[in-house]
Amino acid sequence: MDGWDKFLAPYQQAVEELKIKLKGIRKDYQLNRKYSPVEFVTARVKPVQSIIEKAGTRNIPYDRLREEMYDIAGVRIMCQFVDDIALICDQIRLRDDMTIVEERDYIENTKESGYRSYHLIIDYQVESIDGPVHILAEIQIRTLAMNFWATVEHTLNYKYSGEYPPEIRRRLQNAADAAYLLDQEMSEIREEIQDAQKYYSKKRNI
Ligand code: 0O2
Repeated sequence: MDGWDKFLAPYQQAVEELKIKLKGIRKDYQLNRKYSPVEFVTARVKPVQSIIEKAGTRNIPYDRLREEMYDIAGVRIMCQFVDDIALICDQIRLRDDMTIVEERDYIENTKESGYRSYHLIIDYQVESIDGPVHILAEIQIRTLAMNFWATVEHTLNYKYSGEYPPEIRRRLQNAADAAYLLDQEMSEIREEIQDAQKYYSKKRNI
């Protein structure tokens, strides 16, 4: 386990730093009394068992993990509206403490499963006692509705390993359609909601 601890140390550091930095975007908007496209941020380091399993299924040799497995460090940014996703991407593009190396648009190109989300693979530098270490990290940006669906599907996947009974598959597909419609409906009343939020935060002083 010592070897893994050492290997994962820069990823652990990266997720802690990224979490603080990306939460900082929300704080900044709030301090400027502006609507924040960031609702909340979560982050995790992929568990060793999942790394081993993914390396096995993707044929990634252990000495290529740093280069080829880009979601060992994962950050998730949740937002209220689909349009917020582009705003968050723009904010990240402006930064000079991380570099986007790849973008995956699973919103335009919804996965067969029904999964929708926008992924950025970034190059991120952490400092260590041996000097700077560059790692790849994945930032998933999604609406609350997309996140609800993905979380439920991910949990079900543990039970069925992707081999869903037809009834569950059909229901998941219906739920994906409903999440898509919810995003569309919310987009239609976006301005109304944002106005209400500004009024609410002024009143509550948050
Ligand atoms: P975990 O537990 O989240 O770490 P590929 O699809 O082969 O090109 P890869 O590596 O799957 O490439 O990357 P991709 O597509 O960017 O997806 C990586 C992560 O996105 C997944 O990580 C999930 O978090 C999420 N994801 C992708 N597809 C789905 C899906 O159909 N359902 C759900 N719920 N999440 C998905 P891991 O490693 O699967 O898992």
